[in-house]
Amino acid sequence: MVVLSQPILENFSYINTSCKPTTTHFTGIPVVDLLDPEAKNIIVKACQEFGFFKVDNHGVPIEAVAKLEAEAVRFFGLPQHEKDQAGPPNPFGYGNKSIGPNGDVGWVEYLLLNANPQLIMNSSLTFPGNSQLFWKVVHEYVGAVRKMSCQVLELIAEGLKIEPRNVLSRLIKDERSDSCLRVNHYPPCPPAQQEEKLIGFGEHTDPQVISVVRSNNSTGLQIALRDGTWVSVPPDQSSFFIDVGDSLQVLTNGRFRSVRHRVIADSLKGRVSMIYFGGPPLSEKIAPLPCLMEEGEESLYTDFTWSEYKKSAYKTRLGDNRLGIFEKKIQVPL
Ligand code: GA4
Repeated sequence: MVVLSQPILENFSYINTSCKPTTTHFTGIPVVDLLDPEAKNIIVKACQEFGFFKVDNHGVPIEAVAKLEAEAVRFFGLPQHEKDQAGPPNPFGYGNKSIGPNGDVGWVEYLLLNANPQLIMNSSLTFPGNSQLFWKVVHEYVGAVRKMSCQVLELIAEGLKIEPRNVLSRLIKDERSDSCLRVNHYPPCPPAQQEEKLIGFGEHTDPQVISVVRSNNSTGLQIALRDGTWVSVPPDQSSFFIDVGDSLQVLTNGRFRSVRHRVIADSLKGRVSMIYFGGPPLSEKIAPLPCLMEEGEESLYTDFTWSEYKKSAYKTRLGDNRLGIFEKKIQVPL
């Protein structure tokens, strides 16, 4: 058994248990069957109300998921010194406990990988063991998940009645798309910390357009509802969960809201999750889609490119509101 010394554990954060109960599973998460003719409307409503939903009949081959999970389990099971050879995540590679460049920590180790279709196969990162097999598996997984993400973004365009149908999906289909894949391993929570709700990954919103989460059958993921209540997402290893990112919030001029989420390291067996973050090309202007704007409607945000947003995001702490500095201050007439 691993016994952690108190000074090590003091570096981690715990959930304030005075906030609403976090252990009961929330049953109100919208579920979308991608084959349902009503899918587009259910997705739009889910993006407006929660910024979050679950997807079934997603078309991602179960083998592609199983192979990447197996590679992740193999990698995270290696001795620490071997995993460290693939780090630090600068910007891509292996990271352990430290998240991002500004002092955030979590009970997590991870691989952060570039998910741009052109770059995956010729990545310069080498992994212990069969590196070629690893990249092949990543390539297959990302290809299938990107395809599903494009389908979801096209359903959103249809549901919002905007044209062309690929007005959103083109952002992540573009060969210069700045997308990434994060594979997280939350080691089992030390028994003494189980009651205290050790934080695996602190609360935050994702900067990109859309994030697609798949995890093994383990608990831990929580989302904040619009009123700020935190609720636990019931695990489902055969489905995917979709988060609206900050960029999609801006592209829809606030009609959709990016969802705050976090992971509590409460799993006894350990949690493995893989998240595809669909991001636009660096030079892309992130602004409300003109085809969506009503007559006289003004943008809630100042103009910026994805590259400018990303640059400022990397100066923030995980829990910060990264869109704040781009929000236009509304003049209230006296
Ligand atoms: C949150 C979403 C993704 O995991 C991520 C994270 C990134 C990182 O781990 O390097 C960031 C975080 C995320 C936003 C603010 C900055 C950058 C850590 C951090 C403190 C890969 C991403 O794109 O943004």
